[in-house]
Order: sequence, then structure tokens, then C-alpha cells
Amino acid sequence: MNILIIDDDEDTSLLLETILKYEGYDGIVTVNSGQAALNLLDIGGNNKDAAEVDLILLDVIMPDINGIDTCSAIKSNEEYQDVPIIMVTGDTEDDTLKKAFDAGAIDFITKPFKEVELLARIRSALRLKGEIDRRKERESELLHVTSLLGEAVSNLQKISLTDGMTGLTNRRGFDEQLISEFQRLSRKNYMNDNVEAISLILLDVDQFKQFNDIYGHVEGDHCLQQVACILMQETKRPGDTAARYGGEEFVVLLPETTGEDAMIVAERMRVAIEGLQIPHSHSKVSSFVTVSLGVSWLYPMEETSADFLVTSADQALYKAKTTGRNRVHM
Ligand code: GH3
Ligand code: MG
Ligand code: MG
Ligand code: MG
Repeated sequence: MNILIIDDDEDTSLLLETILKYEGYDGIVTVNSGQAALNLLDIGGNNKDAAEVDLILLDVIMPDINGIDTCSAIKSNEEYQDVPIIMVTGDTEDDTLKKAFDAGAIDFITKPFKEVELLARIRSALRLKGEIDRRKERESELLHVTSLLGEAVSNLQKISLTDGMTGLTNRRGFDEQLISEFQRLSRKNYMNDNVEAISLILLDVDQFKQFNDIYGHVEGDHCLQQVACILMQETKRPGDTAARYGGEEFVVLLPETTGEDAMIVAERMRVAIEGLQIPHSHSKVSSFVTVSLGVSWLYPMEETSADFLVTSADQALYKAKTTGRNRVHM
């Protein structure tokens, strides 16, 4: 326990120190003026040198700054707001007592005091300080746990929307993104004269069943990861979303993009994936792994639908497959 005694009278200080020490309190510091106390507590300073103090015994009548003003100054400092201050004074005026409590003192003892009363009041003040400290500690622990929990929830949320194997957005995440972008652009198009399009690319690995059959599922997974990597690289624009749609099918959402521009993006993806040169000895299309892509686009409006965008891309992908694979179709 750290107890600070502030008193200009040496006899009183000595008496208080002796009583406290005899009672078993240590960490007792004595200063002989209000200013010395304020300096010690770094009040008016930057609080960097704030002292650890659990209780203050404060005289009232002192030459420079009196006890009431010292009490106010200490209490107005955030660092010491919870530190109980007991006034110990020879001043028995009612007005002094009132001012002391108004200044933030927790107790008021007049000199000469009874030792047993002084100690009882000190114990009571320290008990209160202990309770406040424990409550604050619990509050800060709770705050910490709450923030950890928030972090965990947001991590879980991220995990629940991410495909574990490729790190891309998963089907659920994509569906959410599609709806939200579609609604955003519908609103925008309703408000503005120059309407914005949204495009979608559906991508499917060619002859992937054969790839798995020959090279095995582990190589198959690795191949999908490499394809995902390309899609990530090719969708750097904010708002673009590349997702694993399921199995060896991927989907790319391009808001504020016309079908013409989406075709260019899709072709770039096709070329990049073929450029990986992942050997595929049993493909009818190429000696490397290739993909087919279907592109669809529309102007999001009240009368259009996100489902239609997906269905159209699926039909375009089917055309890309049936017209030879390793190509982009709209
Ligand atoms: P097409 O050119 O018509 O697309 O032929 P395909 O063989 O790719 O088409 P199909 O749908 O018959 O085969 C898809 C294969 O993709 C079958 C399935 O085993 C494989 N596949 C789906 N998901 C995964 C995966 O996560 N890992 C691996 N290794 N293979 C997968
Ligand atoms: Mg005095
Ligand atoms: Mg497929
Ligand atoms: Mg396939």
C-alpha cells in the first residue's frame, strides 16, 4: 500500500507515519506542502511520472496551497480520480468540512484524533479503493475479451465466405457479393442517366476428369490452386470478385464493366491459364490444361435479375464447351 502524507507540521507527519508503520503499512511517503505533493504526483505535468498511490492523508491549513485546493487539484487529475483522500486537520469549522467534501475528499478527521478511529477510517478508504481497482480490472478484462470475441467472429465470418483450398471467395460469398453489387448498381442506374453494366465470367477447366484420372487428385487440387491464382491476379480492380463456384468451376464478377470489356478480361484469363503450361497428356484440346469461359452481362435494373446473369453465363460456357473448349463465348 502506498500512502502519501501531506502536512506542513512535522510532529503530525511523524505521528501519522509512526502509527501507520506500527500498523504494518509500508510505502509511506511524506511531503510538507501542497506544492511538493503536486510536484511528486506530477500534476500539471504530462502524467508520465505519475506516482502509484493508494491513499492520501491531507492537512488543510498549509502555507502555500491549502489542503482544499490541493485536494481539488489532485482529484481533477484523471490519474488520481479514484485515490481516496482523507483530510486530517485541526480546522474544525463546518465550512471547512463542507469544502473538503466538495473538493472530493472521502473523509474528514479532526486533530487530535483517536488512533483507533484514524486506522478504521484508513482501512475503510483502502477497502473502497481496492473494490474500485478490482472493478476497473474486471471491466478492462471484459473489454479485452469482447474485442477478442469480435475479432474471432470477424475471422469466422471471413472463413465462412472463403474457399479453403484456393483462398478465393466461396460460393456463398459470391452469391452475397452478386446480390449486393446487383442491388447497388440497380439503385445507381435508377438515379442516373448513364447506366452501368455488370458482367459475369463463368470458367470451367477442360477435361478435368481425365486430368484427375491420370495425375491424381492431389495434382488436380494443385492445378485448381494455380488457376485460382491467375484469377486473383486478373481481378485487381476494387469491386471485382473471383470465386470458386464449385468443383473445377470458377466465377468472376465484374461490376461497372460492359460485356465487351469482360470478353477482354476473360480472354486474358484463358491465355494466362494456358500459359501456365500445366501438362495434360489426355486432353483432346491441348497438351496443357485449358479452360472454357462463358461471359454474360446486363444493365442491372428493377426488371433484370442476377439469376439471369448466371444462367446466361452458364449457357455461354456451354457454347464454349460444345464449340471446341479452350475459348471464350458470350
Ligand atoms: P469438360 O471439359 O466438359 O469440363 O470435362 P470435365 O472432365 O472437366 O468435366 P466433368 O464435369 O465431367 O469433370 C469435372 C471433374 O472435376 C470431376 C471431378 O472429379 C473434378 N473435380 C471437381 N472438384 C475437384 C477438386 O476439388 N479437386 C480435384 N482434384 N478434382 C475436382
Ligand atoms: Mg497545517
Ligand atoms: Mg464442370
Ligand atoms: Mg470441366
